[in-house]
Amino acid sequence: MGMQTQVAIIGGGPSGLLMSQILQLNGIDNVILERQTRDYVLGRVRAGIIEQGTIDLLRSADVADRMNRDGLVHEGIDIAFAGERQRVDLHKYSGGKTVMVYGQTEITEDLYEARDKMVGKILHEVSDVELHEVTSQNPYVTFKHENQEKRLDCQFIAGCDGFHGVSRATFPCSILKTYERVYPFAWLGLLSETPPISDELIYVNHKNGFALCSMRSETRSRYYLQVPVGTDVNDWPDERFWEELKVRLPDQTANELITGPSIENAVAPLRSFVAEPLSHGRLFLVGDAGHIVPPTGAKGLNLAASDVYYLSRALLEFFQSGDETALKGYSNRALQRIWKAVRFSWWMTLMLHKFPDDGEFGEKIQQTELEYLFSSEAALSVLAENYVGLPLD
Ligand code: FAS
Ligand code: PHB
Repeated sequence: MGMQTQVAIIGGGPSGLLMSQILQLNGIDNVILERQTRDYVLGRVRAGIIEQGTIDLLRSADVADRMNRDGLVHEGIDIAFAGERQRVDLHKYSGGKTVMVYGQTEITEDLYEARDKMVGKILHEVSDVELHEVTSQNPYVTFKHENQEKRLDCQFIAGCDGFHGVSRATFPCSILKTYERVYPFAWLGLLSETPPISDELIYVNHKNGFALCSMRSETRSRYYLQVPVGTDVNDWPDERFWEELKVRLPDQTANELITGPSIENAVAPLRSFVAEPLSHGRLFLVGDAGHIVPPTGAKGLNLAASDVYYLSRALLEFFQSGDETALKGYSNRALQRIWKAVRFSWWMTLMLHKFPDDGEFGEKIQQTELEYLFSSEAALSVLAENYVGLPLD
């Protein structure tokens, strides 16, 4: 059974949904093919911090009403180490910029609502997705849906299918180069309907390991602990999590922790990963399909958004004027910003986590890195301008 569209979008996570919304708003027909159910996609709890560039993109895509109402603008973050807690004034050291706390779960809900309003075409529970003729002018996708073999003819394919998707796997090994660093630890996350411990985020460097105190609203908190790779979330009942978090926090802060039952627990491995190039013929990689960062720098979702920004503008240019220049330049343009975010996320991860094999020299370097950071306005400016997000253009 043959279907036609201008842009086939593989994957209905934040990248795919936002791409679909922007294209349809600009009159470009598209279809999302998503492997999971809608509820499964909506059940994911992931990112929490969005940069101004992401905020602007969501506003331009007309999906920002709830974000404008509920999003929390943050002007700083705290870093705790050696029992002390110090604030990084992001607003001051980034030249007046801020970030917003607004969860990826909420963004995905807003995107689905907008897609429904525009009667966007999303096929859920598709399987056996295969991409064909991607270097021709007429690529197409085959897949199974509702027990039927289907075919979607298109002009372009946006591979928004995440790290384990089929899009990057379609690149011939002869042209694809990947860069990877797998970290020797993971993050154990906990979500609870409890008031956040502080009105801003607290990143913690402790001899037991990294911790992060974040939030989703004034009544919903998000916490993370560095744990060994392969940690079983069932080995961490709430009581154990709260106790270890208190150990890693400075005493005074630990006393302010309000605990409560967890409503979500998950262990996520940490890696840095970049695939080059991000395009092959008329197939383009977007978001986690092309790169992964450790969440320490709060860059994952924001990089997905900047990829969508670059590719959607390039597709608009092609469909409006036939000019393929921006499409041909997408990979290099996106990779310039991606690598800077990969560097920052790697640097924040090295500075804040316990690396068992780095020994005492490694510990001293980390301590010096943190002491230098708070002794130098230049160092604070470097952290701030990267944390709030480097310019898109
Ligand atoms: P996604 O992985 O979100 O979406 C890809 C979609 O494609 C999925 O819905 C998947 O079902 C679908 N798909 C996959 N293969 C397919 C196929 N063959 N056919 C059809 N569909 C297919 N970032 C942060 O900034 N902070 C965090 O705290 C944070 N925590 C994270 C925790 C975890 C466990 C993970 C995995 C990621 C986390 N991230 C975090 C990063 C995360 O937010 C991503 O950057 C973001 O989800 C990227 O969105 P997408 O590119 O849409 O990829
Ligand atoms: C989150 O709230 O999930 C969060 C915030 C900042 C990070 C990572 C995760 O760096």
